[in-house]
Amino acid sequence: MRHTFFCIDGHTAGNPVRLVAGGAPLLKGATMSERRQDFMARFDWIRTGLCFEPRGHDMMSGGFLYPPTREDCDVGILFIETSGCLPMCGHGTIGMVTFGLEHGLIRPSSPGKLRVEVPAGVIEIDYKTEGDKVTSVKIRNVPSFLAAQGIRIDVPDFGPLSIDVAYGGNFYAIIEPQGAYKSLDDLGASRIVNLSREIRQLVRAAYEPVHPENDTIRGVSHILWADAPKGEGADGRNAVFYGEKAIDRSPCGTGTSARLAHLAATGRLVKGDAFVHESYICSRFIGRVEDEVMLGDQKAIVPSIEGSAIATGFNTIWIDRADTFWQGFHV
Ligand code: PYC
Repeated sequence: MRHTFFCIDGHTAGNPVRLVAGGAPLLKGATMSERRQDFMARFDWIRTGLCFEPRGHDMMSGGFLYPPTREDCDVGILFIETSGCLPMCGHGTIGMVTFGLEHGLIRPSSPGKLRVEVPAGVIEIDYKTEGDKVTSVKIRNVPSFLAAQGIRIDVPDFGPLSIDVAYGGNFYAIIEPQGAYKSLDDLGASRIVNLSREIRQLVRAAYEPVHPENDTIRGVSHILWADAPKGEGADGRNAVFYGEKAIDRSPCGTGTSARLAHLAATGRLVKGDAFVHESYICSRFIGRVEDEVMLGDQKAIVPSIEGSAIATGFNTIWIDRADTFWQGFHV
């Protein structure tokens, strides 16, 4: 039995985005969060088949557009990635909104603006165009907050680390330079990947964050190594690890949101401040602390992230159950 998926492939600040424009399964659920649960229970093979080898690779990421479940939104997005089915993805949203608008798959109710329902909540988009191209997408993200500070772990053959955990649509373990961690360039990509896998295990054993308003959003999935900027005009650089072997090529939208919340909660940013964030490959997002809010009794900020994406082509992908690797594999 062959399943056909029509995709628009591209990238946001270097990280891949695969918008699955044809072939999305019908999902059950009264919200995008419930549809995410349904997708994970019944259709995870679509995620693994489209994201893992041989049809994808370690960094593959993307998603589907759905009609929203709420009347006050223009579109719903469900994210897929090698790391799972994320509650929110910033680089993915910038890419899918760009490709969706450029190809007439998203029709905004007011020009230059969108309200998007994602599993983590509702996000607001302001976008700019030149001719038929979308040149910039700014996301006003879900409330983001510092969840825990000073988690102490001992990493074999590396040493002790003190880790903070912040939420920006996913939970991030944030590592600032300390002890044996001097800088990203001092560690290098393969060390970052290997250490991140170990650190994620150690942090998970010590602490499990749970979102105060949605307990399906829980657990540290991604690791953000923070560093000083490399280029002129930037305020910080990161390497965000996800899945089993990926370093985000973009500055990571939810990672940047988590970092903004972390910096605001520790008195290093205030409402109105901008923060230009560089990725491992030095591509950029502009982050900003838009507002300070309460999430129950949790102090939070509303961050925004701005960037742009490029479509690289159409891709019609078959998943044939006669293929041994129809569900994909990773090594
Ligand atoms: O941009 O939010 C993001 C993201 C999450 C994982 C990879 N990128």
